[in-house]
Amino acid sequence: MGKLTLHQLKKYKENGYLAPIDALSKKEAYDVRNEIEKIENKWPKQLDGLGRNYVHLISPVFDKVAHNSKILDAIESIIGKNILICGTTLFIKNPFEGEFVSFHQDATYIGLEPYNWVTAWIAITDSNEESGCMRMLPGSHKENLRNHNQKFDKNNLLTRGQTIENIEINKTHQVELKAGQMSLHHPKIIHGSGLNKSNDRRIGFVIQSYIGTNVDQVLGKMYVQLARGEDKFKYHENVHRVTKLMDKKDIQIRKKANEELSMIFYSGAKKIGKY
Ligand SMILES: O=C(O)CCC(=O)C(=O)O
Repeated sequence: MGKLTLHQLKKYKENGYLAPIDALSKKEAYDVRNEIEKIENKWPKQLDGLGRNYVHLISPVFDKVAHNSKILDAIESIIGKNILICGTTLFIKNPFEGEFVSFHQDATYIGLEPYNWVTAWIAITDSNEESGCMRMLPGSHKENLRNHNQKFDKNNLLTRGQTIENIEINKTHQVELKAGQMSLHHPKIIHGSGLNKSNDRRIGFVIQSYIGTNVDQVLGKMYVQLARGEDKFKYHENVHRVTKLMDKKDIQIRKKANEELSMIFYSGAKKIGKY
């Protein structure tokens, strides 16, 4: 993979997203799935709700993906050589459980400014029309942020069920990925995803997001790791890389990081959702 080509970069700038990009081998993708299912079996509550976030702070397998140099080469092409990892999230849809993601723009409630950041969505299982892959509204990142209704729907995987209404599906692009491939998307692109009607889980391991070191968090505190280059700005809390699965001290740090994250996500909200 390496750095993005000029053609890929042009497509990213025009559309606000880029896919598919080969990121992990099938085996590496399988290792991530295995790690998720191991944690779910041994520590049943740890990936639930808010626990789906900052997962690279409790497992070396997730850490390795977030710091993967092939992925970072692509990220560097977009945001420059000084890169921080400011979060990871698991977006999991189990078969026929009715989960979905309403159309939204990430930049709305996330507090990261300026928008020198990019989200890497890595498919751990195949993500396609049947399993409820993401859909992007191409070019929408060039417009202003739109109004989002806060619906708090039970099956919406977004914190507040934030929804941009009346998006015409036939104007959106479907982002189909095989396990191990990734898409990259811009903070302002309008995107969402439908139901998982397949017989398997649809799992996205999402680095949300890679940010330039010049990006501040204007709503609260984030726990970051330097992925590449140098951080002259030092806006955020720094956290060490993990070497053991579910170390007690790491669990405590992640708990704190997630509490702070929740305050960011729900800043100004009338109620708190499931995530
Ligand atoms: O996993 C999905 O379907 C949506 C994820 C998403 O909204 C994001 O990564 O920004």
